[in-house]
Amino acid sequence: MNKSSMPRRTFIKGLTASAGMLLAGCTQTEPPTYGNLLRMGDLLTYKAHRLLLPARSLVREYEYSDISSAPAIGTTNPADPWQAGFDPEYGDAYDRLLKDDFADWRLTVEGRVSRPGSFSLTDLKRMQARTQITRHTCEEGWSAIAQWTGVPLSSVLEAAGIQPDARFVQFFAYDNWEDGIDMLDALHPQTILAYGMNGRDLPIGHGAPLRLRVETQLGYKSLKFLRRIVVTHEFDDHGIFGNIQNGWAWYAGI
Ligand SMILES: Nc1nc2c(c(=O)[nH]1)N[C@H]1C(S)=C(S)[C@@H](COP(=O)(O)O)O[C@H]1N2
Ligand SMILES: [Mo]
Repeated sequence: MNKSSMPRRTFIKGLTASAGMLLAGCTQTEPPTYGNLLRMGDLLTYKAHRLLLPARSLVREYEYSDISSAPAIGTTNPADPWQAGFDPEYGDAYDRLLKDDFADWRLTVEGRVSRPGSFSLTDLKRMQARTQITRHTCEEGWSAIAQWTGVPLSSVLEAAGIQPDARFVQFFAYDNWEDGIDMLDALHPQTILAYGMNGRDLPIGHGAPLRLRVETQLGYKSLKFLRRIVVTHEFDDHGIFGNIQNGWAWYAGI
């Protein structure tokens, strides 16, 4: 993940970084994350997660009248070379996609799946949709309520055929952000790939044409501008570009 453009809270940063390093020192096989003492799920495979899933509770959903205005923050257009996350290759690709209203956009799904491939927006919209009104909580201290419409991530992963040893899902965005979640959150019923917001197409600033909504975690885990998903069997926080080495928790549960 690349959050270099954003102000940090030094205190929290120091705290999570040192906790992460302590844990990393403990064992080699566990994901070195701040939250992982409580995150036994990180160690489990897809098979084991399926047994635990029915026990997961849902986050609160709100009424239409609770919807508030939501700022678009971080990257608001991956094609804009002045923005912090700009990547020449993906920025140009995004610019071209934008020009034909994302008709040529595709979401690649690969890794530990038996049917790697890609989905167009039309493919995703043809699948059973889910709409939810939820609160987005940013680590910087603001929150906003919005309605999100999309396809459950679990449906997309199941369509691609999750392999039994799968443990994590990694997301890649057009502003070069990368981040991952475990299968427990990936298969959570409110974890969706959203193409709609407040009854309209997802606006560019909020991550068009498709963003992740992982309602069980803080806002920075809900990657915008998705281009690729990789199912993995190993924890990977992208070394020096990752959450942990930049002072962020890999697991940011709320
Ligand atoms: N690709 C990408 N995803 C991202 C970000 C970003 O800059 N780039 N910012 C994150 C942060 S910190 C927050 S709070 C939310 C903001 O979403 P919004 O702009 O729709 O409010 O997106 C998250 N996902
Ligand atoms: Mo955020």
